[in-house]
Amino acid sequence: MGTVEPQVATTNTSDAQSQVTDGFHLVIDALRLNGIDTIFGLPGIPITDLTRKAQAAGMRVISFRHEQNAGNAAAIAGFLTQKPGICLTVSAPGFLNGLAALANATTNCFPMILISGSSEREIVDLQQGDYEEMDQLAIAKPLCKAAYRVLHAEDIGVGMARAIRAAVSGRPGGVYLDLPAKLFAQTMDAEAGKKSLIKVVDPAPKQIPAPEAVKRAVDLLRSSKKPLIILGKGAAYAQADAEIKSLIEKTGIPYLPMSMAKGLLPDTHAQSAAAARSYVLPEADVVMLVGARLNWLLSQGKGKTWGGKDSKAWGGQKFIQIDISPQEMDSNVRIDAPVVGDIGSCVSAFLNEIKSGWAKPPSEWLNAINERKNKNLAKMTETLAKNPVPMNFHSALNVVRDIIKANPDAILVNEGANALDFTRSIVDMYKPRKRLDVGTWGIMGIGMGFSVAAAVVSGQPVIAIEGDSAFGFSGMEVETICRYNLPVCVVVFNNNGVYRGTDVNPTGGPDVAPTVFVKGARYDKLMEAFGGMGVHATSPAELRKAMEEAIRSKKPTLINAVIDETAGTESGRITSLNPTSAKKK
Ligand code: ADP
Ligand code: TPW
Repeated sequence: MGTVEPQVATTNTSDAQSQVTDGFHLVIDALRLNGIDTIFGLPGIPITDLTRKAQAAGMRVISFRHEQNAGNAAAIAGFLTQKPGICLTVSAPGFLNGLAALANATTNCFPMILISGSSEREIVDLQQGDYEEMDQLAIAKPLCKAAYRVLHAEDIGVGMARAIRAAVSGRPGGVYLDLPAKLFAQTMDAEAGKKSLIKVVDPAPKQIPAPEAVKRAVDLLRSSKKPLIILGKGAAYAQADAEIKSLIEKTGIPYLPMSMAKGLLPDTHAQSAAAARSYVLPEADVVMLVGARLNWLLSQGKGKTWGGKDSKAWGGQKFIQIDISPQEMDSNVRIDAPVVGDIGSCVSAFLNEIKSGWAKPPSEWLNAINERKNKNLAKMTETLAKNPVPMNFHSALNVVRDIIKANPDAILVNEGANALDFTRSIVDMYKPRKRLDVGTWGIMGIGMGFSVAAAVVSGQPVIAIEGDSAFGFSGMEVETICRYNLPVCVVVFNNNGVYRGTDVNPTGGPDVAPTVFVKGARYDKLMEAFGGMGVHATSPAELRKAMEEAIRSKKPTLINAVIDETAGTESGRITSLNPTSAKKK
């Protein structure tokens, strides 16, 4: 960042000597002063001029077609950069559209700030029916980490500083910043305005773990005969890549990456136990979680997945947990060795502690894992070599797997049910923070927002692997992708519906089943409508050719990849969470 010149508003005041600034300019200056150079948003009253002035001041302003997608873009920009992503919306309806993304960001520990314009406080508070009236601050509060409102221009600096700190310090999350319409036009002396701004010093301070906590954890790890490390997206966020790699390799402990931690070490790493997941979880005796919560994605740390006798029973493992949030400990099962701190500091402290000597895990444990792993990988290779007609998830993903291998810097965005689960297990990632997906909620709709932001903040090619249902949630943003000419290749795995396209209406009536879409839809035409490249692919060879061309040309591309509509399962890998009626008819 170069130095930031404050934006001085021109005014009609009779006193030509006094230079004034206003709310619009102070908001922009406060962002730029803190190194924030991009806004994802959607203009309208009262923030239209803010978008214009931000662009005029040299910020990148990426306009979306729906605020939820702008919000998702801001969230993932935050995850990728450790700076809060900014989403800017209009009042009530725009705010609510952005709020889903703010809540999702908070749930996933992504730092973002939703800045929404709001209507006149006096009218809103008396509920007198203002244009887009809503008490936005009150509504946002329970859905984010912190929420603030700024009423006076001279408080913009403090408001922004508080929002930035709340978003990135400790456990990162979403912050709401309410800016009433009246604030933007408020004027104040330019020099005083400049002085009122705060450049946040050390916004995400390191949190050094207590030495005794580290020692307790390392001692427990040392005592283990069957240790396992689980890396979560907190580990990916922390950007402590070298330390994490060093810890894994120096200890020789097998590890499992959670979905968005794939690639922290290459998925082809000899110590990855991903292909033996169902063996290592119940068998391990000490499990160390690094930036991963024991939530539903890890079966709450108990039950059959962990070798427990029934769905609630503890499997008997001991747990070490590295996390920045002290309240995370014991959330589901006992944490025997909690280590509270930032992952970079914690892992460095571990490395320091094991310097004095470390014995690799017993070879029986490693051999047993390798045996399962090799068997499963051989089975996978066999499945991937098949070339059924029509194409199925495996034969299509075999192509994606090759493309990512050849382009390890490309960012993979992924959503859907089967399209998500199969991609996660089939497509190896080679570098950190290259896999972005539905996260903690398993939310549909992140696809195009994540893709736009990933391309904008990284400049790398983006490949979005989308179920046809998943794509529909944000599909209109292909116009945004074309408008900014982003190197995004969207692949829609088109199997004619939610999960599959085979359901029928049991009444025989004219409506199709609730999970079924228009058969044979041509999503590729949507991209062509805005000047991008549309391709209809019905075989792995056609898919490969189109993906290679998209990567080579860097042109916005949408490949309608036709998948067997009978392939896959209802809800993908999490069918067991789906209640179905036992009552027949
Ligand atoms: P996953 O879904 O990959 O299992 P989660 O989102 O459940 O991951 O967990 C991420 C965890 O990482 C959260 O508990 C969060 O508090 C923690 N975290 C995020 N950033 C850091 C950091 N810099 N240092 C330590 N812990 C972090
Ligand atoms: C915001 C529920 C989970 S997965 C999915 C839905 C609607 C779509 C699955 O079909 P798709 O994938 O994308 O075609 P595939 O490969 O199985 O054919 N609304 C939100 N989030 C979620 N998770 C849902 C609904 C859901």
